[in-house]
Amino acid sequence: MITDITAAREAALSEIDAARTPDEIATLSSRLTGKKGALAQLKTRLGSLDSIDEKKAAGAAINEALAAVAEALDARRAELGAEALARRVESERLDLTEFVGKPTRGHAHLVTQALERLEDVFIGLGFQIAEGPEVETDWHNFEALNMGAGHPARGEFDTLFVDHVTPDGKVGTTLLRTHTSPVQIRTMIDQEPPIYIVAPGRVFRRDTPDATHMPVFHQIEGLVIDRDISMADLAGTIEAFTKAFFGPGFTSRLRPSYFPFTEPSAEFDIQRPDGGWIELGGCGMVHPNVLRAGGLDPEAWSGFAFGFGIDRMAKERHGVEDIRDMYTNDIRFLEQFS
Ligand code: FA5
Repeated sequence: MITDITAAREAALSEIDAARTPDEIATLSSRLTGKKGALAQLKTRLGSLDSIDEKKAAGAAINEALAAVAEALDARRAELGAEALARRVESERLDLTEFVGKPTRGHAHLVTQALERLEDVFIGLGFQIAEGPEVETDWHNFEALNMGAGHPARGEFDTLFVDHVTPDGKVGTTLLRTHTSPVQIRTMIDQEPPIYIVAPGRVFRRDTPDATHMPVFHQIEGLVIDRDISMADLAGTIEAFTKAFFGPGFTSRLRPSYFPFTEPSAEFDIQRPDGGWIELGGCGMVHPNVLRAGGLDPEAWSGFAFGFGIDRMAKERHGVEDIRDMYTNDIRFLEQFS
């Protein structure tokens, strides 16, 4: 009997040792320790033993064998569980230690750099920074700038309009601003003159993208309102800005032009040291109707305004051939301007 018990015990232990997965252990566990297991079957034979001592010894040997089997099952289960966990961790591991060369440091986008430098230069010339919303009312973007309903100049500023009913039941028109000029109106309404501000920001037009146009781009607006401001102040400011921003080798000129919100109006260009001219933007003396819309008396106050495209200026300054390159986010292009 003892020999049979020892044999059953050894057989069970070697089966446990040979198990390769936690599932196999589960199956073995119910087979080896269950009622139909070899050791449990041996228990049923105890009654056939002759002496009480033999029964005692065999019973103790079976219990001992069952305890050893249970212990071996626990140990092998823990071992296989740990191995399975280690395999899973290994297969799901995120390699956070991958070597990517020397650490890279980001930098501001070309247009952001230009915008920040423009702000610095104008602050240096005594201007303050003003801001206006990108979503404007028709009144601020057109009406107050001397472009009433049906004004032909509106055709050049096509954008996205949103009709809505205002809380007091009137039909209002909201739009994505087509230029930074509405900030002129907001500043005149909010601030007592003298006013010396620049207002950089994003603007929107229904322009098809090409080498010099984007439907979303950036402008910087300038507005000066004071007593006895003349066209000479405008020309002098543009010249001082040109030299401060581009360098002493650059100069500027004004060419007659037309904008509904300035009278007289001009385009301003800058000349590179190599003699070539770059067109920057528009400017002029603030139209009396615009001063009135801003709540100012044109007899008492006068002023000038200018506005130009920041993207186009950055494009010219850095010799970028196509303005769209600045917005495709190709890292090989962008990292040239750190
Ligand atoms: C204006 O927007 C006037 N508000 C400027 C102004 C302000 C005149 C104050 C007088 C007084 P214009 O439509 O020309 O003007 O645009 C000004 C500049 O924005 C252009 O010279 C150009 O540099 C830039 N620009 C215009 N359209 C685009 C576009 N689709 N993509 C990129 N830049 C553009």
